[in-house]
Amino acid sequence: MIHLLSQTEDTIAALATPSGVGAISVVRVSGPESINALDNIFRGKKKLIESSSHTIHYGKIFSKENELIDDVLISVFKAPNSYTGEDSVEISTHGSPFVVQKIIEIILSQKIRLAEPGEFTKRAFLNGRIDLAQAEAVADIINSNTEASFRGARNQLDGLLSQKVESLRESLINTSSLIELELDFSEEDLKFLSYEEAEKRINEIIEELDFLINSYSFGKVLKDGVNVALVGEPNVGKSSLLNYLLKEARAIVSDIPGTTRDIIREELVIDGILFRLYDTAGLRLTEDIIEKEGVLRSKEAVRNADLVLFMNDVVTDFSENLWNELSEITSYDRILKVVNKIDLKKPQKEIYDVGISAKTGEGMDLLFQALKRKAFGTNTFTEKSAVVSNLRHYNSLKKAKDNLVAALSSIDQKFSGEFISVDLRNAESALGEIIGVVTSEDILNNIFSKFCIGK
Ligand SMILES: Nc1nc2c(ncn2[C@@H]2O[C@H](COP(=O)(O)OP(=O)(O)OP(=O)(O)O)[C@@H](O)[C@H]2O)c(=O)[nH]1
Ligand SMILES: [Mg+2]
Repeated sequence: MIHLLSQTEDTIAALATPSGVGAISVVRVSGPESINALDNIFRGKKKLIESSSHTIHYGKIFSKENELIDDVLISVFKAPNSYTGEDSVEISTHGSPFVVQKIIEIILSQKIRLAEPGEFTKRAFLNGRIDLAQAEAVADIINSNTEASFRGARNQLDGLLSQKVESLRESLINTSSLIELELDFSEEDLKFLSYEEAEKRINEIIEELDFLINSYSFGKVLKDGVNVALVGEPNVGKSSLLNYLLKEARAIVSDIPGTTRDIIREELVIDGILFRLYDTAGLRLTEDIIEKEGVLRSKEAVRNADLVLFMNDVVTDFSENLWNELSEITSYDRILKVVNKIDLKKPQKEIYDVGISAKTGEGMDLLFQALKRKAFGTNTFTEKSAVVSNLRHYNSLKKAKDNLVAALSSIDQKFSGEFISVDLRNAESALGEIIGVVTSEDILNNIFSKFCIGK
């Protein structure tokens, strides 16, 4: 379904700042009635309707019973130069939930309804202010909590991904147009685009799609952080490492094997990247019923982890048993082999990625580097690369690629242009889904329902 470019007629309102007490709260109103509705309840130096866009006005809001509610500042934005693309106002009130409640009630008593989650941003998209990938980036920015997640979202809002997707779409449209042109003129035996040339172009596009598809693991790490399970034999120092990294005695440390039974989850930011550490009970065989449950949970943590920090110590050295057990529940390339307690002696074996001491802190920088290397793989994405961090985008890119692979096979079999062009058109619309050229109401609802009300 192709969405309508013109927006619904109704006017919406919602609190845009967090609910609760604050210095200031902001109530947002957007839609054709917004300015009029405010003029009915607001007394300032002049009518808002007569003021120009992007101006701020001091005045007072009164109830229908003519009761003074609050001194406010109102910002006026006129279509199409507003966030939503519609006439909008933002009312800055005193930050009392009671005041806000009253003001929203007065507003809603006019021809205005409460906004749905994400509806302001949805309107911004429907009115062409931003594309769909950018709208999703707005939510990502709001949710960003590290330098990395913020940067990734910022790039997406700036249109880095959208521009890339758009240029790939254009190449596809050009290629399929040439193939379709050939169909129209086929009787005259015109060759607009040879099979070889079509193949070459499609391969170039696939190469660029692959780059984006491969960026997903990186983008996901930037956005969501890395889940790291700390796993190892009892007493190797897993909890000690957690405590060292957090700079506090978070987990109980003792020389009694089996100290940690439940999973302890803590977050740590290294170089702007979020690492979520899960200190586990290890995977050992045990008769103790509580420990058994702990082991089950540890296995679950390993399965869910992006990385497994497999810890050994210099005393007991590399645990072949645990290594074998780990390999059954996760893949080797996710495992970082670490040896602890190097303050005591040198590790015997040379199979470790890093040696550390949770006691002295030795080797921690190397550990950080190794964690980052494992998390990012060998990818060489830079600040300015278009990076995919959203599963929806990833799936659309894969769909586009599948269609292009199908097109290549049609070319290979010297099928006529019609077949090839259908695949190219499908690939193009898969790319269009990312930026929202073509979207269904379901996709939109799914995306915007995850926003908060007022955004
Ligand atoms: N010398 C030395 N001792 C350490 C080091 N790290 C931990 N230890 C000691 O090793 C013992 C076990 O440490 P924990 O952190 O409780 O080990 P764990 O792997 O969490 O053990 P469980 O929870 O029982 O599986 C404690 O006595 C720690 O003080 C280290 O780097 N050097
Ligand atoms: Mg422990």
